[in-house]
Amino acid sequence: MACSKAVQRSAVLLQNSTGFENYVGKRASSWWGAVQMGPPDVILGVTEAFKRDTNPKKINLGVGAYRDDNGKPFVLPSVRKAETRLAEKQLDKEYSPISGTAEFCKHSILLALGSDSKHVADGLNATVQGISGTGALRVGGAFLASFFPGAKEIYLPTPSWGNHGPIFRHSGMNVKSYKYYDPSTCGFDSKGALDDLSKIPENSIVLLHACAHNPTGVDPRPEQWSEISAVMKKRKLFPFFDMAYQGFASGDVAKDAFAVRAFLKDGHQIALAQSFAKNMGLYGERAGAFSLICSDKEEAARTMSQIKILIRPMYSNPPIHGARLVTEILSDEALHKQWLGDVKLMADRIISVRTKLQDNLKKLGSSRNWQHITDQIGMFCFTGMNQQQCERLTKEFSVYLTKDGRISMAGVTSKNVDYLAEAIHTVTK
Ligand code: PGU
Repeated sequence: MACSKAVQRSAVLLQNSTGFENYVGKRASSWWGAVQMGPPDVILGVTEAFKRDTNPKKINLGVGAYRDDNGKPFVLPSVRKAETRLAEKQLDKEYSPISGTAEFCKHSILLALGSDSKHVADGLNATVQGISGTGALRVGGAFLASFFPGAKEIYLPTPSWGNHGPIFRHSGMNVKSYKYYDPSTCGFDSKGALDDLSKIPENSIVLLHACAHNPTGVDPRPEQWSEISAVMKKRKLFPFFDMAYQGFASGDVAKDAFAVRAFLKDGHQIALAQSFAKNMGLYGERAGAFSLICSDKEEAARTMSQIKILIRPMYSNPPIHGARLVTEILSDEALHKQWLGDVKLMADRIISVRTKLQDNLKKLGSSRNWQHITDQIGMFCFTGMNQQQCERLTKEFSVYLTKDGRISMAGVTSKNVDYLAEAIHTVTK
């Protein structure tokens, strides 16, 4: 459909300019003559534009990737150590199982549910490695599109990560939304969310950001999670948690898993996508996990067999190196502990630059209320700047960000925070 429309559009264009014969000729000389240029990615396209900019003061606040205080990519010391150990082991490069290794899957789900998880002890989880968080969500989408017994409808918070909609539409699902963020308070719209959730048709799927909501940096408080859980239970809604930032919200991985664990306590069966991109800094290694929590061990085995059948024609089996790093870190007590310190260090640096940015804006005499910069948590700040202000930041100051006003706090450093505050103050005066 989309393709034939594109062909028609190109045909009309070429008919008007060079004649239809040319179109036919062009069409005959290449199979792809009618393919039109697509738009750059709303998030990753920002990095591409940033790289092209030659201004030495440029700042990339687009992608959610951690930077150290010199603005440089950061390889966690625990990851470096795991890498050395792996190199010493001289491991082979054989294929991974379709689902990733059992060890990786076990450590991943234990990180999410807690080392004392009864669900894991009882074998209720069907867990597979995903190609990072995106791949885990996509495998989940494929499974739900094939096997979810209700309508193939998934409700996303407004707003949500820009790739959620495309992932689930690509999985063949209908994507809808529920209220989440209140622009008037720059906070969680508890009433709006509960109202919307209580009206969603029974047997639908609801996507929840487990912590450090992207793009808003606004999470429900524990008692608000309990209310969401109760409404979803009552409405028979299926929770699909996306946990891409475990540890990044508070610096504490257990605290950040609160919602996931609370929903299980409340008796929900959940789907869960995990990513090690942020909390282990393994962005390009593509290590993540998808899990279903089932009602018994036998059901977990059945669902697992079907998930593997879905994975096999998509990418056969996942990459091994990142998963080995994760396993090395999570399975060794001392290294695990060191990693928890690395996570805290990243989370704390982000918290400290939030305060610096807010203080600087106040010092510059901004009449705006920037309280939300420190109220919001995780990697992002949803600044409230409009598209025009974002465009001015990029054009006049070489500050790169997505057009929705989201800034990745991970790109702010003690060295660029003054310049950034001045730039933000100038465009929001
Ligand atoms: N889920 C959420 C909520 C995310 O923010 C991201 C990454 C992912 C899943 C997927 O991460 P993986 O790298 O596949 O594990 N969002 C970042 C990174 C850039 C992107 O859009 O992929 C972001 O800047 O929003």
